[in-house]
Amino acid sequence: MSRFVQELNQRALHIRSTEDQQRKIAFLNQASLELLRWIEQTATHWLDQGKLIALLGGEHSITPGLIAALQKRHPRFSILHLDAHADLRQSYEELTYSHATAMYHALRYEAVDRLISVGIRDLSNEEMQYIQRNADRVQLFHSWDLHTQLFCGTSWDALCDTIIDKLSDHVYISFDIDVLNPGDCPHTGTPVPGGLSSMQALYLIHKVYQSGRRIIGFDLVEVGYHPHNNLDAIVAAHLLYQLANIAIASNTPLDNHQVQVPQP
Ligand SMILES: [Mn+2]
Repeated sequence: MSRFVQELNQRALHIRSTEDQQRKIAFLNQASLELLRWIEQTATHWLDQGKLIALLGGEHSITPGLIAALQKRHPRFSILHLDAHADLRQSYEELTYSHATAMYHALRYEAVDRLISVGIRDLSNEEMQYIQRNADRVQLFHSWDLHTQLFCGTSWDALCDTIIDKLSDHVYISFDIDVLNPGDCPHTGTPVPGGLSSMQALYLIHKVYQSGRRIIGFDLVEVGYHPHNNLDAIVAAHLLYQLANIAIASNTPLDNHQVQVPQP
């Protein structure tokens, strides 16, 4: 990864700060496309070796690169998308590939039969219209609706069953850490109040595994950094440990007792 990023950084240095905005945007769009292709090629290499792949970020815009590699070997799978944002914009601030467009690009692959987005609480009119036009393929579980049902007595366990029922047998998990309450990810790029707790998110993912579905890959993205506060990193490390264990277990025959999913 580092050599590829170094090369992109070198090319970026050639664009002077005085140069016009359009040229910078053109560079970023081209560089983002090259990064997605690099992720697809690298992921394909490791998938060919039988590996299970997780993408870590940083930018959520990396997700379609792994989806591009996975769709070549899995003809039909669903994306379980945990996020504060719908990420269904066609472009964002003139950028074709952005954290706000990740799921729009992921849905361009026919193998993705459904996008099930959970915890969303920030979406544009354009995204609402897109969801309405694609209601057979995209379903959104808004954080307000989930919490309203919780406050009125529906259990989180029952809500998880409703969510998981929408997923195919093969599932890709896209975990944007900003789905959580900002207190758990204070330095993520675009925090939004009113999210899920870490335990609610982990419980949902445990139930995906318990349902017998196979997790074919995942990402954990938008993890922020602060030099004097490592809370974001601690939360992300715990999530990564759980996600990795659950993904491995879901790909392991049930009679293999060597893999055990730890309790959060
Ligand atoms: Mn987000």
